[in-house]
Amino acid sequence: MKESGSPAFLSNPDPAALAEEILEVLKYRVGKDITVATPHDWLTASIKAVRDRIVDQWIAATKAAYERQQKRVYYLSLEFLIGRLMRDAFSNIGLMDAVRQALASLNVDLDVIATLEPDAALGNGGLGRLAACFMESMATVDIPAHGYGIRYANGMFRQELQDGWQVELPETWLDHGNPWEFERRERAFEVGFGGQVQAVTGEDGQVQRYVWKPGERVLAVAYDTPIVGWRAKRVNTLRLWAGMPVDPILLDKFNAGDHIGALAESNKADALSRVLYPADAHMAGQELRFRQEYFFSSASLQDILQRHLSQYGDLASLPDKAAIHLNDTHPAIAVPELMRLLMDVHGMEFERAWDITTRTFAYTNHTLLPEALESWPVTLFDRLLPRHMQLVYAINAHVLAEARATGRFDGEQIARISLIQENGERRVRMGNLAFVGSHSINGVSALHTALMKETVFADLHALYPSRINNKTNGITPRRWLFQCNPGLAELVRDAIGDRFLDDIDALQELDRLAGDAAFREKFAAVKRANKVRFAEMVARRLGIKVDPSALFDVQIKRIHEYKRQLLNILEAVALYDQIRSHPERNWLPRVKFFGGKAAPSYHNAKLIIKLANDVAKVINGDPAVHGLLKVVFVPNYNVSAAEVMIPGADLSEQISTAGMEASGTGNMKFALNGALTIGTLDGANVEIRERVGEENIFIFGLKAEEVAERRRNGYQPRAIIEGSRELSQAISAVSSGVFSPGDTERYRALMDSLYESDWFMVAADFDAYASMQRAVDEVWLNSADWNARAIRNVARVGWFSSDRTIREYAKDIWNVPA
Ligand code: 26Q
Repeated sequence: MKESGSPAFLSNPDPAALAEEILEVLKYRVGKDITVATPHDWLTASIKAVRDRIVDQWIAATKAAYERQQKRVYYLSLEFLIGRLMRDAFSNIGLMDAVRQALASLNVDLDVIATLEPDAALGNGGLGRLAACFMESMATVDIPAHGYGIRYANGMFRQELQDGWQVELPETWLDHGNPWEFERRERAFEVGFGGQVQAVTGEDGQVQRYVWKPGERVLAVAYDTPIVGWRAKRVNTLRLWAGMPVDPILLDKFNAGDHIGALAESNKADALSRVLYPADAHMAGQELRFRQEYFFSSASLQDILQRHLSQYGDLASLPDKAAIHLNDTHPAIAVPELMRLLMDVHGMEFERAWDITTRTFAYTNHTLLPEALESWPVTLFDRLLPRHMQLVYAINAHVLAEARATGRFDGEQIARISLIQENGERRVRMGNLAFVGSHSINGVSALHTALMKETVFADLHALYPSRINNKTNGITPRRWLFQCNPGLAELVRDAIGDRFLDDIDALQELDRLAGDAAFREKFAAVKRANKVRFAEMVARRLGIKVDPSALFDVQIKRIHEYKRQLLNILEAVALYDQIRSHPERNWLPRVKFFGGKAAPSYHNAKLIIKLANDVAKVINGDPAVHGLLKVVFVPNYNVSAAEVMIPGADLSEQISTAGMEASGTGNMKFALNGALTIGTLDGANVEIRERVGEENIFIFGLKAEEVAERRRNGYQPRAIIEGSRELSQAISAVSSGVFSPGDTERYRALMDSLYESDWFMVAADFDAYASMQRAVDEVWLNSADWNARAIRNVARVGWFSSDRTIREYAKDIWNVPA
């Protein structure tokens, strides 16, 4: 989007001055001359030149928060899926045009170097991307906030396809250094593991307090990245921790000739920040993951307490001056860690420490899937964190006493409230721990929050009925409209003026333009240009030609059975069959795009990727289809790919089994970019329908209660499949190897499971989905109608801005002004 006409930003936008600054950085900080500078050097120099200007705002904001004694928000998350930062920062500080011109005067193309910036994929998917949107929104609505996480050397893996199978490769995003970050060697904290707990007794022989003597220690070193809010109103800090050995080369071992032993320590510390666990809907029970969780929680809490004490001198005021937010249970170990610091280091009594703890923490739940709920074996917990294990028992005793005192809970309910799962191997339930340690527990959509109250947290909700609340997710319109879709942003600006740039609700003014044929034409032209850009990316990366006048139908998200990519693929197979049997019908050209990564250990998800590719190969290569249907799997889906695919989509696939997708946020991004949604009444789709109106969204399938009801009363997929000619033909084609001629057994078991259990109810929803797709076709044939609906989507989804979400957190949870 062009910046001309927008109110002046804080930084001097003179391109000549910027060009000077960039050259200065290139020479003195990159150490290169203009004649030998590589495109990477230009990228580094441009970022550092702008970063220098950001620093002034950053220091000012930090100082002001201190002087005004403002309450600070600490967002603890094991994931921050930020993607590229350059466009975000340049555009938010209002220097995009100026840098572009400055670079042009130096014969450098900003758009070319922009693609060299690595995509920081320190997250799996929705939860990590939400944390990134929240960081940007907190800076935008002027909340003093710090994000805390891990500086993974290897973030999310790079996905390649080999013969249609996913292959995972390490992504080394730090290869060329990271010009955004500031290493803070001086900001390092020791984190312990293992060892023993000693009781310190007073003269009376009574235990006065406990001291934990860890058997291993590592250092957490801080790396800070500035996060620039819209119009650079405020700059906040994302602080990521890296593991370092306390004693880098155990000198005594080294000198004694044990070089390997000396390095072992270093490797152990490095391992903590080596790699992001790539499972997003499944609890990876590895010890290293548990260590990562404690490592970053402990370092963050030590940092927070140190900052608080140096300013206020006393921890009693912690809940008034600090709100610590737990992004899912991944940092839940912070609850007993704060208790340990308050009791063992600062000498507080349990009751007082517990009061401070519960008034400081809040927790967001992102999933109800039982296999994703975190729990850790008591044996592992006790071995790595013996003092925390004691504190978990103490907290549990306190909570269970409170529950029993109400007289309202029977033995089974008490067992479900307990922090310890007692059947089978004893385990610590991290969800229960996060819940009891927090004054607020929120879900991420209205439906998800309601289900939380009825399912996983039913008993805890009965015990603490005022704690669960809803905060429907949001997305930042800066990245997900202004930056990724400059054409649409410009069009909107021409049509309704600048106000929406600062108040996204103003998008509603577009509504009346849905009926304006001239505006619809312009809107269609913008969409067309975005589809051309998308098609070019596909041609460049895959060598596949797609026609931009076809309907672009897009399903991009992690691959999971509950998200039902399989439903979409089976519909493609059925449609393929129909096109072949009835070539005379008026089929409209459609391209079904897929993108997403499967957890490396998730067999069925990987098989679904292979199936999409196998189906693509057959359909795309069949001349009888006449190009009316194409299937394209775009490899290595990430934030940068989303920024191209979403603006170029016509149809957004949000088809999870109702009750299983907590919210979804891709759904919001597509609607904001003028795609129509085909979806189930799941997660935030429910609220999207309420806002865009049911005539502007294609809703189909079972509702959450119906899914639950069928599961209770014995669901019979076989009968359903046998009753649907289209579905049974599609399943038998896949099952018998039509798409896997060299290996006809490849999909047998996957297809058999649809007959036998079909947990995700693909069969139950198939016919409703397929006929809704034909309803989509009908609307698509009338482009005026289609565009009017798309415009109404754009106009009506401003509410899903993460600024709105963050303001709700600020008011209802954190008690900070925003
Ligand atoms: C847990 C334990 C051990 C290893 C890994 C994990 C783990 C890691 C990531 C468990 C879950 C996740 C990620 C979950 C996630 O992304 N959930 C999504 O959150 C979005 C933001 O609220 C929602 O919109 C999506 O509906 C939800 O699926």
